[in-house]
Amino acid sequence: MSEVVSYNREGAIGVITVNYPPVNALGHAVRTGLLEALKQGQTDSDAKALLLVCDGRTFVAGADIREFGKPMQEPALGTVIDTFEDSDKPVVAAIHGTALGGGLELALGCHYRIALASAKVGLPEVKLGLLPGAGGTQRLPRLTGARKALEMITTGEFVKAEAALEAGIIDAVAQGDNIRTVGLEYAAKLVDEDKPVRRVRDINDKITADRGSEVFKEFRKGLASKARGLFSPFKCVDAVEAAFTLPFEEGKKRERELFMECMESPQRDGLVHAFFAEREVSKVPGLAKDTPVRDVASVGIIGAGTMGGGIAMNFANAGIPVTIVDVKQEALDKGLGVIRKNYENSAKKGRITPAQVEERMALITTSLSYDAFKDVDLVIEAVFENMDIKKQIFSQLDKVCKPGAILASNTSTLDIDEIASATSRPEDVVGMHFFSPANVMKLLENVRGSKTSDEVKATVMAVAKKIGKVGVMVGNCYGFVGNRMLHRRGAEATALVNEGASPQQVDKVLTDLGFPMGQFAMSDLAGIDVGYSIRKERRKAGEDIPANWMDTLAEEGRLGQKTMAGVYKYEEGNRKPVVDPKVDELIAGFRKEQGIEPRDITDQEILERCMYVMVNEGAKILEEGIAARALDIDIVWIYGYGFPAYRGGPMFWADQVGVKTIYDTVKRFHDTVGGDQWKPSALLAKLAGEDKKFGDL
Ligand code: T1G
Repeated sequence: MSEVVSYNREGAIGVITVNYPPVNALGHAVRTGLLEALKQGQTDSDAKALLLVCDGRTFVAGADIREFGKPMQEPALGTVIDTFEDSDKPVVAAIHGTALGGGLELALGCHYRIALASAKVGLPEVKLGLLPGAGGTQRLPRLTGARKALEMITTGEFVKAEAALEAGIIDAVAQGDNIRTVGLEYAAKLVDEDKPVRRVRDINDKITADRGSEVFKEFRKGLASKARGLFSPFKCVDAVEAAFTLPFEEGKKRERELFMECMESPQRDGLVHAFFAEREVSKVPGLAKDTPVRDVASVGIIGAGTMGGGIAMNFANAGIPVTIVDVKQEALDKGLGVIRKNYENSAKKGRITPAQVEERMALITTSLSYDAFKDVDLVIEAVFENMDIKKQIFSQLDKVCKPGAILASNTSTLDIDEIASATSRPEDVVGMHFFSPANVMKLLENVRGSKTSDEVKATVMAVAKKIGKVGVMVGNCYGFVGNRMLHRRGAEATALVNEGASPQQVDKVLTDLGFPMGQFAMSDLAGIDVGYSIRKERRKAGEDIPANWMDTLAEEGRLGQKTMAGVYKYEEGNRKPVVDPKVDELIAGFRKEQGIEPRDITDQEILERCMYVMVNEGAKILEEGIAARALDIDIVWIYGYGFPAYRGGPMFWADQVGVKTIYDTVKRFHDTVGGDQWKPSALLAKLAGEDKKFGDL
């Protein structure tokens, strides 16, 4: 018997137990062990029914994603599942935790399914660029009908036990919390009632009912916008549709073909990379796994503005009391009003209940005095980007906050060490850079100062997890990781418009690559005055920042969405950017003033100049140790800026484009466009020279 799957009998029930931490994934050993255990159950004449149950935290959570891309080893999962379904003894799947992907497909190959009330089921393969490839697209619709199956398979969303019972996916929701006990009781009852084997493949009433339904056309239409640029969701519809047009065995063959098309797609590569990278970033190289973590049971926020309010919501959502301090009562009242409106909007959409709105609002208090911070475990400063003001605030915090309190700044670009120098406890000072809107965007850049202690680093990474953020530990430099690369892209995009491209042409290249919005639509959202004032500050400090057409827009009062006009114009109550001919005139006037003769610029040049400058900067960030690994940069961009996860992030995408191609182009632009941003990174040169990838680091 394999050590990951065991067989034993309890009374008249043969019990097959999977024990393969952390999530009982269906690796080769598990698949082999399942067949062996099933055979034992078949030949055990005293076993009248069989029970499939898992040890550990969850029922089978899917195929073993780590095996993807490697040669498949027999027995294939589909074979294992068909063998369970062929059993002439009833097999019961007892589900706790999450039965996902191949795990749910295995349960659908069983004859009955029971779940704990806390359990969830799902077919999330689409989130990995795949589709259920072990019969799920053929069996699920036989239980739920076309619509529910399409919903689950094209979104990958998890379904709670009660809803799964209602949908016909499972047969019972068990009270109690011991899955083995409830499973045994359920199986014993089947035997007492002499319940027959009931194979899902033979249940066809819902197939007959939905055959020829319009729902497939409806889903394809809906996906055209929702799943723009994605490959596998459309294949999911094709696979489910096969259950309604082909006999079961043919349908499974069709599913297999479609599954292999998805498996071979570069999007599967990107999404699987993103899946593991999102988990890897919480393991910070050089930070011991058992580093002590301080308890963060209460939080203070300075600044009741958009960022401060959004940050406060994250903690209230996690049940952590938070106090917001600002200098004026009306700022506090306004800030609280925005928070309440956000919660009430979520309640209107059914995301939270009205009671939860009140619970969360009750966790947020305000004050005009820093004395409110004297007992908090963590303070996050979220005022505007001015170093003098931040240093004043931190020296006050240093006096008021208790020893061991962590003092964090939400600064998006400024020097954490300089901020820390305003305190007597630099080891307790750290950056916690949230992304706007802070209560929505999942990324949290945790910025370590040169003196930040390991305990504080470990604590802010744990806080990220606690408030449902993806925390990435980054080093301290101008713009850290995300904004440092964004500024390079922004400068190139702006220069391209100076030289002859239109803003909408540049934005379209970026949205065609898969970004949710282009560079200039994003500028309109953030506010053109933000960049304008940074450029003014840096010119005042004597830096040579060339004039650019966006200064003209700012000086014309076109600040973006907030003034209903920026790079684009906006209709009342509509955030959709509309091309404004006036802007083309302003740009033409600017070029004339500057003596620039506009030239036609190809989409390819725009793509290369906007994206390769980011890759080159990312390579410099790695060289300087500002990011520990290329995957950290990928996660920053996927969760902070909407980089399409199916492309794996900028550095993974660079590997797919080819490091040598990018390096040669960077060198060419260094000669033709010039500027520090095109100085080739030494690491990029090295990888190109050795024919290596960022993924090899
Ligand atoms: N394969 C391999 N490792 C996995 C895994 C999987 N399917 N799922 C999780 N892990 C690892 C994960 O990398 C981490 O490792 C640890 O388990 C804990 O995960 C034929 C082909 C189950 C909801 O897509 O959604 O079946 O970092 O940190 O927050 O049709 O993991 O500890 O070393 O996420 O409690 C379909 C993916 C596969 C489910 C648990 N299944 N997993 O969340 O823990 S494709 C999925 C999850 C498939 C078939 C097709 C979550 C979770 P480490 P975690 P968690």
